[in-house]
Amino acid sequence: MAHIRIPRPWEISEREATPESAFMTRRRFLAGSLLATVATAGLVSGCSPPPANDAPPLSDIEKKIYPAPRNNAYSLDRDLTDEAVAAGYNNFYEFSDAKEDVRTLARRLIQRPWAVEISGLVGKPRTFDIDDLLKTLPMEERLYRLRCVEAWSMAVPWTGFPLRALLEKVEPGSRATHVRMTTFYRPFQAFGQLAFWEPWPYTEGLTLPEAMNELTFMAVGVYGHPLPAQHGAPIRLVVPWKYGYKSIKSVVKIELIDHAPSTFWNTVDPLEYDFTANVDPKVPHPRWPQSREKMIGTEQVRLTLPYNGYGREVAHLYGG
Ligand SMILES: Nc1nc2c(c(=O)[nH]1)N[C@H]1C(S)=C(S)[C@@H](COP(=O)(O)O)O[C@H]1N2
Ligand SMILES: [Mo]
Repeated sequence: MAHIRIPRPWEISEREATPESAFMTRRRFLAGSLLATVATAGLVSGCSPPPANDAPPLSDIEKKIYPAPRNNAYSLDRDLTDEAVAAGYNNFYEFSDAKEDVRTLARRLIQRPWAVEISGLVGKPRTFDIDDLLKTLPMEERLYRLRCVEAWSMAVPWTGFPLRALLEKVEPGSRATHVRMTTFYRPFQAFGQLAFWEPWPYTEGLTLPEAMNELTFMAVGVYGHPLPAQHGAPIRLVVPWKYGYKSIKSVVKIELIDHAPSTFWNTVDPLEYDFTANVDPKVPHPRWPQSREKMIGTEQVRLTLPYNGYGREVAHLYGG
C-alpha cells in the first residue's frame, strides 16, 4: 500500500503561507510595473531621504518617558519575542507587502510634526500634537501577546496609555457607539498607497465598549524606546485579543461615530477579514488554520487561545 503522508495540522501549506494580501498582490503584480516606475522615480529624485539609522536620539520629552513603569497586571505565558525579530517582520502595507522590506521603506515616514485629531460625537473635539500627548498622559509598559490572522504571533513590551484615558479627555457623547481610526495618507512617503485601487488610507474600528476596555492600548513605544517607524510610529493602537490587523498603525484621526465603520481589510475582502476579528481558534479562516500559531523568532508552535488568552478581561463584552 502506498504511503500517503498526512500533513500535521501545524504544517502550513504553500497556499496558506501566502501573505495577508494574497488577493491584493495579484492585482499589484498586474500593475507592478507602473508602481515600480513611480516608486523608483521617487527614490531617484531623492524626495525625503531616509534617516541613516532606526533609532534617532531621544527628545527631551521622550527622555522623561523611558523607561516607563511596567504595569504588572499584564504578564505573559511565554518569552518576549526578540526585539530585532519583531522589528524585521512587519505588516505595514503602506510601505510594502514584503514583511522583511517594511523596516527599510518605513524610514521614509516623516514623524514630526504629527497631529492626532479626535472628533465626531464628542463634547470637546481636539487635535493633539503628538508631543503634547506624550507630555500629558501617564505612560506605562505592558507585555502583550499579538496574534496575526496569518497564524504567527509575537509577545512584545509596549509603552503607552489606555485609549480610554484619551477618549475621556474629549468627552464621548451619548450617541457614540463606535470608534473609527485612520492612518496617514502620504503616497509619496508610503509607496504602497500609490495602489489607487486599494481603499487607502487604512482605517479600523472598534465598538465604544471595546475602545473603553482597560486592555485597549495606544502604544507610542516598544522595547523601552519610541516606536520605530515599522511598528507604527509615532502612535498606534494595540488590541491584543483581536487579530493583528485591528491594531492600526501611525494613527492621525480618531472619530466617535454612531455606526460600525467600514475598514481597510473588511473592504478588501469581507469574507476573510471580519469587523470584530476576535482571536478564536474555533473559527477557521479560509487560508490559515486558526487553532495553532507559530511564534516568530523561535518558531515555537502553540495552541491559539480564545480571545488570545484575554477572555477574563473581555469575554463579557460578547456575552461570554
Ligand atoms: N496602518 C496599518 N496598520 C496596520 C497594518 C497595516 O498594513 N497598515 N497591518 C496590521 C497587521 S496585519 C498586523 S499583524 C500588525 C503588525 O504589527 P507589527 O508590525 O508592529 O508587529 O499591524 C497592523 N496594523
Ligand atoms: Mo496581521
